Amino acid sequence: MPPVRSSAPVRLSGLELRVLHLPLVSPFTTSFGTEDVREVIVVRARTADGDGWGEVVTQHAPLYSSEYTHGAWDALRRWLIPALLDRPTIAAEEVGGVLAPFVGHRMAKAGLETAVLDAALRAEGRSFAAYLGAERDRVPAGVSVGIQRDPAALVQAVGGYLDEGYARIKIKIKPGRDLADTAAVRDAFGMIPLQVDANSAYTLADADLLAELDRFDLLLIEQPLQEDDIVDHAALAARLRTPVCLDESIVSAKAAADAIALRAASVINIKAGRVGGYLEAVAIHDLCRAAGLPVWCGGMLETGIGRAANAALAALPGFTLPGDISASSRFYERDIVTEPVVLDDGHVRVPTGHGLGMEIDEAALDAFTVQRETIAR
Ligand code: NPG
Repeated sequence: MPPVRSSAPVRLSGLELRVLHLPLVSPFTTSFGTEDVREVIVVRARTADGDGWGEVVTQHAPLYSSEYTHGAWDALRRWLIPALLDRPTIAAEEVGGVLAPFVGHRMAKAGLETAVLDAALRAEGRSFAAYLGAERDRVPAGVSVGIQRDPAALVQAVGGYLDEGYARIKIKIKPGRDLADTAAVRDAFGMIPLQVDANSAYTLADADLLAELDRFDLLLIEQPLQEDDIVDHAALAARLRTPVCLDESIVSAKAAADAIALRAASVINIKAGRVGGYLEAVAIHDLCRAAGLPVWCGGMLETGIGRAANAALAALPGFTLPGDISASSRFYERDIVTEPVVLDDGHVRVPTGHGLGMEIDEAALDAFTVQRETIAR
């Protein structure tokens, strides 16, 4: 039976926002910079029937997209949260519509929608996985490996993750750190499931170079060009044998439909934060499935909140490629949930508890909080 994706309205008494600083176990380097602390906003939706949790996956600086922590914080407290509190009650499925007049700020909106959804499902005693229509009780775990000091260090890092059992490796690339890095991983480990992520670091003028990646039989190349380079991505895709996957460009179901129509992508990375929430993420899943495009669940270095939600999303039937769904220990020594996500035989478990299926470790949450504000009715 198809899932009924509808939940009971909740009466919000207020929303608590916190900025957390979570130390990473090792620095994470992409084409746009290096992070050694994850800055993230955690949202607590307070209702008479209990709390719900969400996470705003912005970073400290607007380098991946235009959103960043303190921009999101301002939009949340000034515009988005007052709009939700203006309603006597609200259902999670109404959050997107209520916030739609405010342009952009999708990661902030996603954090709010998730917190309302978690509160509603906990009150109803339903799991997020059941609500979404998840069809698996565990999902294969891929890992994203940042740019290392040199190809030898990359081989060492990848070897460690393969030993842990990860089912697929993604390496970050950028100009000057592409062919040799990819060759080193292929030479060391043979035909492991391998893909590369450029985070928009190239232009169409690099097409000849990117075509040289074809010889590595990669699962895909992710977001080689800029966010708004849809037509250029289509031109590039026509030149490559490696499937082109879009991440940053796909900010909505409409953007996904356009990219598919223009043949700019043959695979899509779905991140709830990037598209404004899990409901929009499911809409993208549904349309890609109808169009025959494989999708996979991206990651934004989530805490245990987003990690639990992502595992449920990735259990939908169209997620046919392993996602960036790693164990919490890939990034964090200490998470903010009582049972952090673990790797088991290359998979992570889809939570079955009420709501998102995780419990907050309040002591850890407090320990990592650097800023806090409650906006009440
Ligand atoms: O497993 O959570 C994870 C990280 C996956 O590489 C990853 N995320 O471009 O997809 C990305 C990248 C990212 C992380 C982008 C943080 C922006 C912020």
